[in-house]
Amino acid sequence: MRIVDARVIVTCPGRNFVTLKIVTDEGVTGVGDATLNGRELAVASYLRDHVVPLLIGRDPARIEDTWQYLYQGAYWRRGPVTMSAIAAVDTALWDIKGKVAGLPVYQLLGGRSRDGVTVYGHANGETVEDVLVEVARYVDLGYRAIRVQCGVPGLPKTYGVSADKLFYEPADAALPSEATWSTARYLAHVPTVFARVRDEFGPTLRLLHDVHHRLSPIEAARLGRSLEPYALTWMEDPVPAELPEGFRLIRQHTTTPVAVGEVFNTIWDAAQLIREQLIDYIRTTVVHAGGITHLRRIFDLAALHHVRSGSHGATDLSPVCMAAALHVDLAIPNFGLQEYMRHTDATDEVFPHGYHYADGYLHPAETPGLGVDIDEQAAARYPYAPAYLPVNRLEDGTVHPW
Ligand code: EZ4
Ligand code: CO
Repeated sequence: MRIVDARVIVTCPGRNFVTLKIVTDEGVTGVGDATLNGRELAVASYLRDHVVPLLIGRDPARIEDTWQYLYQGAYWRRGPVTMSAIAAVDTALWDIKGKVAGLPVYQLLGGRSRDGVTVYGHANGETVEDVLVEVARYVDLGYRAIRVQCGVPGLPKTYGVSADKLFYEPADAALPSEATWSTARYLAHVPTVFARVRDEFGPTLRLLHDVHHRLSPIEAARLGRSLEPYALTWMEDPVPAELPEGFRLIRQHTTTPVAVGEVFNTIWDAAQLIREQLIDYIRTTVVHAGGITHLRRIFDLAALHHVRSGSHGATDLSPVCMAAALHVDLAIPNFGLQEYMRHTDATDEVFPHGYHYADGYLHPAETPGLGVDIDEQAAARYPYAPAYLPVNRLEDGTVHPW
């Protein structure tokens, strides 16, 4: 079997997605997600201009060899653009291998390690009262784990808090919007929110919180300590992810578990944090960390060091990425949680998929391959529209320095 075509499809059914579709001479096709929020066209060009010409004529069965060829062959290793492009190729080749074998991809990864993939949803609101309503809604839907984000009194807009529920889009403007940040206001408010949520929903519901890399290490240590009475499952991205030393300092001060990694793109970004047991959950996912092949390598390293997976799953991870992530989640021994933000109806129409939610779990499709596709005619109705994540400023106007 040979690869005869590889199409890069850019579409915007409510938000931008980049998808690679690989076509073989025997008619078998595979899809991979290549979406990099706010930098979509850079990955589309990397694929179209520098990767697709290298794929034509290759044997699609050689997944590991193709990964090494693209990673080592470029000379310029790592980085989100490169690794998202490699991820798309890798994911599409796993899809093809599953279809050729007649098996869902999780079977090729060793088979099922659990009955379903436990997911968490996003409960967010401007006020604590709004948040309680949203948490109740997720509880009613059967969710076992819920991420809680609340507006901060005195700040006009808080990242991760939106009027839209079940899904919302943080990349909200054709030129970046601006948000204001105050560590003092934030640290004073967050523990009061979790006190109310625990009070209302009891001690066993799994609760999470995302700091979005906004704190210094000692501030994050203080937040972790102030949240200890509410027994969070994790405190996410407490400090900027690129400085492992910051996590060491957090660890010295608090037993609140720590999750990080949605911005990581290789095992090298995570290795020290995992080896030194400075984190509890590693949040890398298929599209930004080199595909199923490389993500599995990261999670295997994590398993050696008692670190669980907690893959990123916001709206910018397309249904193609979500489908692929679920196969990995189902198969690995050290699965923790999977983030799940639902997509818009338009997105679901462009990406027909067989995974489904039931009673707090996601279940991948049982069809051969990944169980997801792209409807190229539907995709063509939604042309690319520039959209960026917001920029964060301190109250005195400084761009938040980390
Ligand atoms: O900021 O997906 O955990 N989820 C998050 C998301 C990310 C966006 C970035 O593209 O932090 O809201
Ligand atoms: Co996050």
